[in-house]
Amino acid sequence: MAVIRRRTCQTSEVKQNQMKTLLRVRNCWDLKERTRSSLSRTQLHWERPSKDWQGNWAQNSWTDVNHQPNVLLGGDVMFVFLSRDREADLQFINDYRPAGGQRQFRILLHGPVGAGKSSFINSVFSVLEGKICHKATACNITQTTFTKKYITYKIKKGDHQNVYPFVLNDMTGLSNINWKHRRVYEKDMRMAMKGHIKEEYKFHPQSALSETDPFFNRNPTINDKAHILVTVFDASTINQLEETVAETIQEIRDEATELGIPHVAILSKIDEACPEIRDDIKNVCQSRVLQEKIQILSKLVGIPENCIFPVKNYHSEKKLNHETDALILYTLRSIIEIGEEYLSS
Ligand SMILES: Nc1nc2c(ncn2[C@@H]2O[C@H](COP(=O)(O)OP(=O)(O)O)[C@@H](O)[C@H]2O)c(=O)[nH]1
Ligand SMILES: [Mg+2]
Repeated sequence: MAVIRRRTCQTSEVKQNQMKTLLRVRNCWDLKERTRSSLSRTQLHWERPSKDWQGNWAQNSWTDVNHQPNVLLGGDVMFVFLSRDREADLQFINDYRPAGGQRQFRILLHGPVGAGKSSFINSVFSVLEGKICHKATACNITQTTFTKKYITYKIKKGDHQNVYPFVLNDMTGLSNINWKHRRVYEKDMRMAMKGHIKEEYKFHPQSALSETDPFFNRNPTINDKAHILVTVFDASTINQLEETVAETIQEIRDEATELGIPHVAILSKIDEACPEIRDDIKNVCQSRVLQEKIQILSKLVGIPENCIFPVKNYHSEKKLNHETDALILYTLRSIIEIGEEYLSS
């Protein structure tokens, strides 16, 4: 009797989980549908695909949670769509023109030291230039964080005549050294969001950019201001994110909201954090561990789960691959679309 009751209980729990997962997957998908419909794109809709992105019949499309405890129902279906969208995402990015006649759409990246900011910039360069690039210096030695300069990364288009109309800025890394450092960081972030920091400004750990500094841009134009704030987090250490660092990120998020700048997050190093993703990046949409990390991050800093983008950067590879490209392009496109939505409202 006891055995039967336990089994019934387990079954209903599994069913509940399946429903929750389905809803979550559908919610993600609905969001994607909405974003796309605003661009009058109707080719994508929720369906049960019979073939994968390579044209092979998809096997095990609806994952049975009883048999694969680490993966979520329907996640592989999501990845099929994500991969299939790779070309469409690339086309969107190639055709993209910022609204309102602006010349530049500025993406401001910040986050803890070593989270993968520079690596994400390199990944974007790599995907768009079609080869592994090392434009931003990625480094795992934390001491170098304060020797950083404020640099605007521009990416050349295929014809080498034009550049993409979006640029990326990589801030100095946030660390939990002391209260003063965090206040300095917050002030510098405010300056960057408002467009007051001139190119090549060297960050100082003890003092923020002052209005008397020659690198202070007194009259920032719309091109100098940040149009979206992106915080990069390391998925493998998100559970140990220090409270004070999370608070600082929340402060900056509040400031961005006041300035009308949307805020999203990138969760990098998902390969390090989730063994099933290290084995096969296609598991990104169905990894339970990753879902939990996204939920933790959302609760820690208040960013909605559908504004957190998991990414595996090109950090050690010598060649590009389809799956990594697909995630990076999807993330970049989403960043642009979310930023544009705010700009146009
Ligand atoms: N495994 C893995 N390592 C990464 C990833 N992204 C970055 N890294 C590594 O993490 C370290 C710090 O990255 P970096 O981009 O310099 O971080 P930043 O301080 O935020 O700019 C480097 O050694 C990178 O090679 C990723 O997606 N996966
Ligand atoms: Mg860096």
